[in-house]
Amino acid sequence: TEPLPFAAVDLGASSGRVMVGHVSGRGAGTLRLEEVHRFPNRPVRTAGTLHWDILSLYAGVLDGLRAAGAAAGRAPASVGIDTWAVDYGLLDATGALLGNPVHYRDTRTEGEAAKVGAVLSPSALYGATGLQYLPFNTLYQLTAAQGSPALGAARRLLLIPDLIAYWLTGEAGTELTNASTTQLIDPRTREWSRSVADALGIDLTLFAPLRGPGDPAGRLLPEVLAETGLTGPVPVTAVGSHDTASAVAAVPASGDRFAYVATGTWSLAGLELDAPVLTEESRSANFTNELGVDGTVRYLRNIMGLWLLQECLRTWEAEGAPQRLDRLLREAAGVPGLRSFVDADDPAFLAPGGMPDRIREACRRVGGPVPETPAEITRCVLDSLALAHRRAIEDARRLSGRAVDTVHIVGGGAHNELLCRLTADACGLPVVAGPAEAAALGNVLVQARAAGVVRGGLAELRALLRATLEPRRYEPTRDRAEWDRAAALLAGEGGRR
Ligand code: LFR
Repeated sequence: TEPLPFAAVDLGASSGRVMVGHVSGRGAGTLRLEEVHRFPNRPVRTAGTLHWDILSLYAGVLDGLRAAGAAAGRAPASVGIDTWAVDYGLLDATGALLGNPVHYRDTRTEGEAAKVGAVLSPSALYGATGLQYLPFNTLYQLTAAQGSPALGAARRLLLIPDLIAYWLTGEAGTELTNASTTQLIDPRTREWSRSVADALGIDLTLFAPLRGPGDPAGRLLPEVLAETGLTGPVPVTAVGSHDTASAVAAVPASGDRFAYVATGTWSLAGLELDAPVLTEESRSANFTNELGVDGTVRYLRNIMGLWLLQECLRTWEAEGAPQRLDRLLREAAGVPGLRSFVDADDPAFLAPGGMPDRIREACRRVGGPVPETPAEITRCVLDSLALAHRRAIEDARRLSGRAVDTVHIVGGGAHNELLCRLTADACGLPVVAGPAEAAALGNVLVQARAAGVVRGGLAELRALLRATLEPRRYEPTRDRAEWDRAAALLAGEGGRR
């Protein structure tokens, strides 16, 4: 049997890409991933609101599908879409988009938690949805939008991957893993939480019917086939449409004693569980229970991630002192470690702009030397991320009772050797790094399974990944006492957790 090509559309906060995964079920199976198109994702601020440039992203998707057909020499056997979570587009009664989707880093949700808290206590909300507090959860975006003309005119709300799928196929659905980030899903029943929606006056009929990873999601419309030069029929398959759900599905772990850090703009650090943890302790540790592929729960915490560094690079460039990332990382490896560090979970880092100064300011609050040069700031960011990874993994194992003997780093940060090594040292556990394109691989594997090309559960899909990839292993080497001291210092500072 010849390998079949599956197209994965994977949109991240700073770039989008279309990849083709060539999969065959022969023997133990084969898997080869090829990037066919990459395009920038540039948020745009107009009239004080930060938006996603959704039509430009959609144009990138069409270009990518055209490139996928050209690369494979035939139309893909199916298409799957994953993107970041929580954000959405509103459609009117004719199906037209009501304005550009608002970016989750926009400030419109400031103060919403207090308003929501007056109606539903944080404990009741956590008990019903299991979601960590993040100011941009869809729930807060919707309460902030209440009374707006756009929401008034809306007849449909589509999360970003579902919106792209709708334009490609004409069919509307709500994919479950991403729906679980709205804070309107009950992680036990995996259905909408009517009680939460009713209490807050959120109209659940705006959402299209739920569908899960592996479910059919329509076929490319004739106009899309014409535009991309593909010959139909080309089915679209629902995947873990939340990028983090697809990335976790592609963690090449064996057994269940592993933690993961899905890195990119964010670091999502935690465990894969069979059931949600909804305790009060879990809530105060700000752990989330997002839904994963195959009935799993992604028990994790959002950490600011490489956003801290990306924003520094953007600032240095704007100031006329652009830095090359590879050089910066080499220099940072030579800067003495754990001199200055910050709390990388701090929501103060959420908004864009002026990041080097915000990091220096945070260092002053912790005490200790203030990093000056770009290399020193970079080292500070990476030490801080390693500390945050360690804290999240320790908390997750304590709160869930799950043992952990390995940490998997997947996503873009898997290429960052210093980050991987520091995470191994901070955690005192071996780190297995890769694949960097985990989200696209998880996307492809779920499609290939739905098409009957490969079989089995997550364990079998992961075995196929292990057989075809060469992840890199980092053993913890450094004396952990220094990390213990730094962790204790951070826990004392702020004392938020
Ligand atoms: C990562 C991610 C995170 C989510 C954040 C915002 O790309 O999807 O999981 O919390 O973006 O949507």
